Amino acid sequence: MKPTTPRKTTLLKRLIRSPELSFLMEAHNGLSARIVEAAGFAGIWASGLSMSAALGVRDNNEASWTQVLEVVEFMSDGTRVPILLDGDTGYGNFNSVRRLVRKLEQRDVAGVCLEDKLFPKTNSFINPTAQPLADADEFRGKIRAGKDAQQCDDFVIVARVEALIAGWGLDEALRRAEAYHEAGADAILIHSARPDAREVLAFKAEWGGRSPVVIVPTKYYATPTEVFRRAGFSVVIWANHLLRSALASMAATAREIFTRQSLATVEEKVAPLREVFRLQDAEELERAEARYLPAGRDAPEAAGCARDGARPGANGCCEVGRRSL
Ligand code: SPV
Ligand code: MG
Repeated sequence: MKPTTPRKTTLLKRLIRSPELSFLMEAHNGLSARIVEAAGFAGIWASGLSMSAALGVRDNNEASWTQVLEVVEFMSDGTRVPILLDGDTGYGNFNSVRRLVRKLEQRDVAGVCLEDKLFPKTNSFINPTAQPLADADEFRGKIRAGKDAQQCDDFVIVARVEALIAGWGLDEALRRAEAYHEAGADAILIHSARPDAREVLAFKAEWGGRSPVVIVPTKYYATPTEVFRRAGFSVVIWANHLLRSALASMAATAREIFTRQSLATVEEKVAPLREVFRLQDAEELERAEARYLPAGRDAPEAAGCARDGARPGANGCCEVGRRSL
């Protein structure tokens, strides 16, 4: 009998509930998700900022929720570690959240993080005056609706409190966290845009162990991870660093090739093609072709014949309608 591997939802729930500090690394497409997994991370943060940036649009819900779903499906198909989707505000009301949760479960996405702002949202670091908060009661209904909609008991819903981002202070952050916790949130993400960790540490000191707490230290990046561990946080999200490293690297390569009109100086600096093929698991397709295609035929041409409704000739080429591939 095959050993059963835990579901992705179960893996994410365990990670969030573990007494150890855990880490989620940002990814924004299938390739970066595979890179995160290969680096050894136990889970992936499907970042709204990074996915929208990779699509060339703003982090203001310019990409529709079904477009986000499509991106995260590629990420999920290509990896075994669980994915927590940054689901922004849930793309609508409680009903949108119910539908989102069902669609994520169908795609084997392990959880979703929902933030208590208004649709369309603005990235939390762009403009502190452009961060209107949702009514806490209305948001509590979204969390409850999401929890009621999930089919798998272990699907994770993280409630993200934006009160500190919006300048509403610690008491409001705690009040909201309590409301979302009561509504069934599996964890609270407390977000802060300060350059130090004081706000999130103060929140954690007051919150104690009522539920797991997730943080995103993009702005307080200089705080040693040991501080987070000692404070008892559950999960740290490294939220956008693959997108940003790719961006810096792509811009430098484009500049260099543009200026030199040559590839000679970049070849050694970029990933070799064999690494691209490895990440795509090109070998698996070769093994599958050996197993499933008729022996002795030219594989792509045989497939082309079938598509074109023609018969392969003696040499494996189509007799009619031969297409160049
Ligand atoms: C994201 O990665 O899209 C996040 C985190 O929501 S942040 O950009 O810090 O708001
Ligand atoms: Mg986001």
